[in-house]
Amino acid sequence: MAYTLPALSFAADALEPHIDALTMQIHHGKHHQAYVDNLNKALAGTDSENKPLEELMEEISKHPVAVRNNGGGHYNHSLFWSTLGAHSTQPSAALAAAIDAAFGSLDGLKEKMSTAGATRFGSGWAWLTVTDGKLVVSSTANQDNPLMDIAEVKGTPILGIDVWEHAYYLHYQNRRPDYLKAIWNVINWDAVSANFAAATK
Ligand code: MN3
Repeated sequence: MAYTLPALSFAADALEPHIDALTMQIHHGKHHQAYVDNLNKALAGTDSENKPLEELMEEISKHPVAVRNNGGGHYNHSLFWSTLGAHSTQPSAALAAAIDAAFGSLDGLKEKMSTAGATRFGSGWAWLTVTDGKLVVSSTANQDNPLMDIAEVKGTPILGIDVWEHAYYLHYQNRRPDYLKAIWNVINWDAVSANFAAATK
C-alpha cells in the first residue's frame, strides 16, 4: 500500500505529564493508523494511490470525502508528531523574527493559536502557516488543513495542533484550554524552524 504510518521519534511516555502515554499510544497507533488504512482503501485502484500526500491535499476538492478526511488525517498527524518532542528548544532567529513581526512575541503567537484552537467548535486543528512569506494563525474543521484547495486560509502549515477530543480527553477531560496551555511545553521548535525555512526558501 502506498501510505504507511510514520514511527514516532520519541517514546510514547516522553511527553508526560503534558501528553500522557496512553493518549499517545491510542492517538498514534489507533487513530492515525486508521486514517492511513482508510486512505489506502479509498485510493486503491485509482491513479492517485501513489501520489505525494502534499499533492493530494492541493487537489482535494477533486476527491471523495473519504480521501479528504483520511488523507487530511494522515497529513495532519504526520506533521503533528514531527513537531512534538521532550527537549526544550527555541525558534530559530529567522522564525523568531517572523513571529515577532506577526504576533509581537512568542507569547503573542501562543495566545493567538491557543485561542484559535479553543474556539474551534467541535473537532479540528489550529494552524501556524506561511502564506505569501508571512505567518498567519487559523483553524480548520475536522481533518482539513491549509494545504487543501478548499481551505479558507491557504498556505504551507509549519505547526498544527490537534484539538480533537481524542488528543486530550483521557488526561484533560473537557478542559481543552488546559491542554492548549500545556502543549507549548512539548513543541519541538527545531522542527518548526526547519519547516519555516523550507516554506520560505
Ligand atoms: Mn488526532
